[in-house]
Amino acid sequence: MNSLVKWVLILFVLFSIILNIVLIGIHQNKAPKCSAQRVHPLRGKHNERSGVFADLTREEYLQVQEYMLKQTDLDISTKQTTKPSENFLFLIDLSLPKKKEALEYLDGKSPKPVREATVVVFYGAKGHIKEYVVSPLPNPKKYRDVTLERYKKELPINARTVTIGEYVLIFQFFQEKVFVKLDKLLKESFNYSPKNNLNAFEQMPRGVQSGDRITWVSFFRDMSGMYIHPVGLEVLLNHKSVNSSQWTVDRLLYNGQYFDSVDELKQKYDDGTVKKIVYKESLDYGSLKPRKKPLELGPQQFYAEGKRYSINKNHVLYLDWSFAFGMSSLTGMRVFDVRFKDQRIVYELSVQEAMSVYGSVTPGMMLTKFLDSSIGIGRFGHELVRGVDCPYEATYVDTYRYIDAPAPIRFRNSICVFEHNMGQPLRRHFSDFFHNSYGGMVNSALVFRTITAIGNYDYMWDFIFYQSGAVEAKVHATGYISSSYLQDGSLKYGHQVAENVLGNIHTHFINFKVDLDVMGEYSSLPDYCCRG
Ligand SMILES: *[C@@H]1O[C@H](CO)[C@@H](O)[C@H](O)[C@H]1NC(C)=O
Ligand SMILES: [Cu+2]
Repeated sequence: MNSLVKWVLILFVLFSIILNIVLIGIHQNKAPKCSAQRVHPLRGKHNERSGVFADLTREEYLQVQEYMLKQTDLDISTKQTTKPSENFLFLIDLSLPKKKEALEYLDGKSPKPVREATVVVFYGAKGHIKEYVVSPLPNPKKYRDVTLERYKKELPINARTVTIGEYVLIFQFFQEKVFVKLDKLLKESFNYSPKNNLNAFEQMPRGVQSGDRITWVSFFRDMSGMYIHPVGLEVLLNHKSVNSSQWTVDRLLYNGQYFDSVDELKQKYDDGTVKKIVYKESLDYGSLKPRKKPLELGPQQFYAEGKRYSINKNHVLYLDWSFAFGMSSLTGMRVFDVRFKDQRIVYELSVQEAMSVYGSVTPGMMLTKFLDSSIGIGRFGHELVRGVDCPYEATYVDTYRYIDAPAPIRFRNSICVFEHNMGQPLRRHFSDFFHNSYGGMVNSALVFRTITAIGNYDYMWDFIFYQSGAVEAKVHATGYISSSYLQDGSLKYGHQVAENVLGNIHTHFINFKVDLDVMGEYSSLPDYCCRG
């Protein structure tokens, strides 16, 4: 071959290698790099006025508690183990400002509304429940009974939720009035011993008419995932009286057979006229421990140009969005004054209720309707696990609550906020007919999340703020199903999930409150839809 051609070829190959190295080098510099600092400035400013929606601080809870204790004529106790027959300060929570006053303040037309707390006292000694408003905060000076104003009637003490103080007595009652008497049955059927206890799970409602306080309690093995280890014993506890000495067992169900008293069950069991359950060890199928150790790290997302959102106290800024947030011990998480491009589109978006309705052939789940807000939803918003419950790089926020406790409690990292790629473009179009063109938009959205573990269920609550101006309220249920011990006729009410275990048929209902204020305060849904 001609040596000139050879040299030209060698030079060409060299040149193309160098050109490739240079081009790759240039383009590598353009690839995003992690930046801890925000590269682009925030589009809006934090709003101090969002404080009207802020949860009470630790100091405010303490001030309200102290103020109520100073009212010695009310004779209130804050002890955790306060008995149902005594007066117990059950709840302190923010009293939301009236919308009109809050709006005027937010829009700079009037001074800040007086900050107030709602206080709920269970007056076991007087037989009723009272709700007070304590104000002003900080440094409360007065309280007002708002029970009639808010509920239009007196609230009987039987309407209260079960407190830890009452649970202590309930477990003691089962121990002394049921377990001790049935020791032979419990040992033979469930391998029960003081070290190998049975756990109680209650069903609701506690009766079928107002004033009832009779609760079917099902028993489960004391192991991880107890909710799917029912043993086949259910007891109807009558705890209507605030005096626990007057509580009774009204009925029992053992292995599908009903008994009117503990003594009757004991008698018939000893006589051998009862179809017995013979203890058999159950597999640890409900365990939370991973079956295999996870060794690999999944994909992670990172903030290439720093976080595009910012949180100051209870106010969030994110691209064109801004909103205030809070967490009610009873109803759960909520956001207020949600603005897009500085226009208020939602006054309030909040979790209100999570109901689950069950079916079963056994009394435990036959009538069951859990209305979670009656126990409290937000109170169960516990710490979120970094990298599992929320992305590793999310921002985590503490909350403080005062409910069924002797003092306010800090729930570390119980809210998380993060921006995330949602895994699909927000919109896209590819045109190949008259024109060849493509247009798409990355779907990166801000997620505001809490997770509440209420008994067996863990509800994962998300409010998601999209760049299109849409807000989504989303809930996902996980945790454990509720189950019953399998007996004749059970399979009409669910599916068998383990050897003697029925996963009961049920439905979930979730309620959110959405107060839309698109283009003004008086927008209604149809109005909104047709205005486009
Ligand atoms: C509670 O009930 C028991 C049994 O009826 C009674 O002896 C006792 O005096 C009651 N206690 C109170 C504080 O009323
Ligand atoms: Cu479910």
